[in-house]
Amino acid sequence: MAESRFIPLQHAARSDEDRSARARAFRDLMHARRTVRHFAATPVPREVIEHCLAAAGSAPSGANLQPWHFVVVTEPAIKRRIREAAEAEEREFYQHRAPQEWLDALAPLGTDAAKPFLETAPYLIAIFSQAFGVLPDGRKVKNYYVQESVGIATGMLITALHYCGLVSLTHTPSPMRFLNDILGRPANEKPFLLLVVGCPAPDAQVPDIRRKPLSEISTLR
Ligand code: IYR
Repeated sequence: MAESRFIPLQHAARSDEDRSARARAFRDLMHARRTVRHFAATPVPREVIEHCLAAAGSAPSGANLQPWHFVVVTEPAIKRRIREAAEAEEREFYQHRAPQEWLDALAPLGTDAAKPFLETAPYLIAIFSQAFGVLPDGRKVKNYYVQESVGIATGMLITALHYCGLVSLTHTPSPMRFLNDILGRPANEKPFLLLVVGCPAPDAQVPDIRRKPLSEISTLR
């Protein structure tokens, strides 16, 4: 059995004033985040994406097994294949699969089966979850709390990208297995989400929607 080994925690001590100021500033930063569907073709330095991915990779995970893999797509030919496959699924979704209740819930977002941003945006980040890992000798290692872990890492990625001044869209064409074929990912990996990343189009618009107030989303006893 692996032995545990401990090292001193590195932790920045802060005053309560400092904590409050930072909490307020961070709340304001996060409240300014919007999911964006209109992207500019403006290039974004690769380094920015790499640092954000490294931040996402610091997420907590079940037994620290880090059951995620991020594939960053920039090549136009691959983006085109992803767009074609995603739009085929979306057409099915909007025309046949989605029940009316779901379509009604989506109506305020103004979405449809056309996904031009999959080619316009400089980066598509396909996030895969790994139900199990594979050792070099082929043995399988079970992962734990995979959905939770990958969800947290994805949230941290979205946060990091927003902090850098980029915008993103959490896109989930369903089913998304085509991403394994196009991106050559192994069978133990399941597409979790396709994150579209870049700068907003100069005339980008977002739906006029509200966030629930703190009093509704939380209970402080
Ligand atoms: N995947 C479709 C539909 C869609 C579903 C939900 I839930 C959304 O919040 C947004 C869209 C699409 O991308 O259009």
